Amino acid sequence: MKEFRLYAITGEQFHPGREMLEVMEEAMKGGVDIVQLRDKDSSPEVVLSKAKALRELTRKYGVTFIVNDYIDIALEVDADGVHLGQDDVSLVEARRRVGNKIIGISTHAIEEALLAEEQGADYIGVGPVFATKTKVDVVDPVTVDYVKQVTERVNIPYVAIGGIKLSNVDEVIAAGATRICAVSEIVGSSDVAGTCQAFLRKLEGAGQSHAADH
Ligand code: 3NM
Repeated sequence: MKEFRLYAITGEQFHPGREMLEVMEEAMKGGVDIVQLRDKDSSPEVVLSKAKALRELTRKYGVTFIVNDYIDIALEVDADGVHLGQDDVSLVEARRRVGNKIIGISTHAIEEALLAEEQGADYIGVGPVFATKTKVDVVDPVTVDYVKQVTERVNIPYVAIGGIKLSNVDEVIAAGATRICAVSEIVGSSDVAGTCQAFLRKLEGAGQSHAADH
């Protein structure tokens, strides 16, 4: 998959009164290189219509587009890939359905990370690093220790996620992360593009201090 550093996920509850497309466009202007449509509340019909619109917009900005959960919708709108949780359809089944599109998997422990790698995931989510209110059914924070373990033992790209803010991202980068994902900190910001640019500035030197440790 195309290299990426900053991953934004939709979270419409964090910007009441603002349109999702407008907020995500601002994030793309701010430099995010991958966007995921994540909507656990709407009907599949509504998710499909949002996916169509976001596919068009991400294409305009040359940004990778991922659909959470819905393989059918990802295929129908020609998204670049899907993101799945541990309880969703198996990776083997997902691969059969999406062919060479991107498959991302949420992982919360090193065993899950190694298994996802072995089964051919294109990238994994690593989290929740810190406490988050955005994902309701998620496990307790895995802390930066899990980020360190993945940095050392996993060879596919990973993105750190969960409670990541401009105020704590330095700790995540120090643990070896070179790609990060944030929901509320980005889409809930009064300056979405500026927040993305600030994350990207922090990520500029990412990976170097860790490499220097070895
Ligand atoms: N997945 P925020 S944590 C969507 O750990 C999601 O797999 C997680 O939102 C995981 O940046 C999370 O607002 C929510 O904390 C991240």
